[in-house]
Amino acid sequence: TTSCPVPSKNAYMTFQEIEYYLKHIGNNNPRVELRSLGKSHEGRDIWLVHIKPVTTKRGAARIAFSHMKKRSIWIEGGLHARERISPAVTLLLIDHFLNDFPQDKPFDIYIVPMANPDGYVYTWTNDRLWRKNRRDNVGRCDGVDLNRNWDAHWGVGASTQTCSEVYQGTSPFSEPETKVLSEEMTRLNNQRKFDLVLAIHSYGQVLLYPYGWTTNPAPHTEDMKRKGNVFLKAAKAHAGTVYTMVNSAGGFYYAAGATDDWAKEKLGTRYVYTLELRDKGNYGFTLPANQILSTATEVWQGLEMMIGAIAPE
Ligand code: ING
Ligand code: ZN
Repeated sequence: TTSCPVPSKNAYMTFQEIEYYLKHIGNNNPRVELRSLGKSHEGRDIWLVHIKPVTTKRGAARIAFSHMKKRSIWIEGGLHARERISPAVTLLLIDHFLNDFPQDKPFDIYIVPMANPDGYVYTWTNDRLWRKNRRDNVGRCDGVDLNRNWDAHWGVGASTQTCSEVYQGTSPFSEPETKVLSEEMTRLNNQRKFDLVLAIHSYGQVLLYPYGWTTNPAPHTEDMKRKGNVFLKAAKAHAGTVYTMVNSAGGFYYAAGATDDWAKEKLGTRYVYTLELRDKGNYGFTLPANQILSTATEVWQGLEMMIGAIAPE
């Protein structure tokens, strides 16, 4: 057990270290299925971690579960390259789901810790504050904003300029990263609807609920706000960190083509959020690594309580 790598709690991991860790748990933990959904623009794998419910150990558990409603949760991390705390927290969430999550309910947890590997690597090699993927736009400025490229009112409130930080791309799902993510989400959602879709970004300490493309309320907005409040309260309990909750378009800014709007509209997921992690701008995207552990812990506490409220039995 001592040779088992764990996600780092006090340093940001390189893409190589992240892959090493993912492959390790994929090979050694029977509850983890690690799958590559496809390749990024530059040919890196987009890894999906599927954490399966404990049903294989004992027949008794399988029988107990057969009476219960199965649940599924999708968590996306690292869609924006410079938001380094997002994959760091998402990796630690994998650890929590494996070790600290009550195993008396049949949950399938799907986690993509590193949705934009090319951009992430580029923040280590070239430009720490790079946001987009590494699409070669053949001309001035590389990269597409992967949170403006989803097929949900694409073209509203994003940019058509390749040099923009929020360049939407040439068409919805023009980017391999968003394309493979959306295809897998569609496939899984057709098997069993997601109960929760959570996209993890930074920074601002805000829990956003859709839509981003319009201020018109999304279905079940009151319910999303109620469960969101459960998150805020439990997250604050750990270290006193205050997260607020707002509607993306109304309280943040207009933006179409994001993961959350697409999940809400195209998958029909009831609980959909974008979570902006620490901090509120002091360090911003370059949040010091000594805040990884407490950020992950507060998010875990908030998430665990929220999941309990979303899926009570
Ligand atoms: N924030 C999100 C962004 O893509 C967002 C905020 C999410 C806006 C969803 C609209 C819809 O800009 C960061 N930090 O990336
Ligand atoms: Zn982001």
